Amino acid sequence: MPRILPGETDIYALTDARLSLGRPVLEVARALLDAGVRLLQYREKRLPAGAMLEECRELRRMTREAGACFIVNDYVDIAMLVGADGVHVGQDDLPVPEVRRLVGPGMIIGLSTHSPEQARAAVASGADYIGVGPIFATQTKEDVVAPVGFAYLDWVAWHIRLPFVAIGGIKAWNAADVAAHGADCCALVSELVGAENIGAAVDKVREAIKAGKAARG
Ligand code: TZP
Ligand code: MG
Repeated sequence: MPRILPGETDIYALTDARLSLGRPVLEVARALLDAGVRLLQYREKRLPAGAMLEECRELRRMTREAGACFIVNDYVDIAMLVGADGVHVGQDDLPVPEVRRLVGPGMIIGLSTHSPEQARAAVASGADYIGVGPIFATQTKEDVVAPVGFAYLDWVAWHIRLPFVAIGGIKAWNAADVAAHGADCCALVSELVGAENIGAAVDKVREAIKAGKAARG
């Protein structure tokens, strides 16, 4: 199964049915995969567990066929049941070492972080990659912490050797700046799942990241 970490690919796409213009999550995922996205996270906050399980089973089939890495947000049990490549947790979820005890050594564990202290703790905890953000203000996440801006991203790029992904308010128009600040991979929700033309949105973000990387000193 494809184990693709942030940095090995430039775009990390997250689902959100509420922002998908009425389209089912599987249709949105199809468009993302067809556009070449190779790192996909299922992030749905308000569905019955059985419905999430069924969607994740199908997403596992689709991502495997596409050679894409499949990560489940929050639900370690669903990730294990469908044979996902990984699980992503936040600071208020189960601690990484306990998640590791459940999922074993092979599964990817991602952890959201918002400060240098959390990044250092994430490294010590055995996380495989960290989320860095929110870089900008975002409406997508409820209970979101204040934007960390580029200061924390710069710090991570300099001090942390773990793969990392920038997240929060990233759009085609600002992704080049994010990449110029050291992010090899950007995570996006609304900019991709909320686009009329998902393929075109992926292409624009990809171009921006490429330009930002090229502009690094
Ligand atoms: N974690 C930090 S910000 C965020 C998550 C899941 C939401 C990002 O969504 P968007 O629409 O790309 O701003
Ligand atoms: Mg969570």
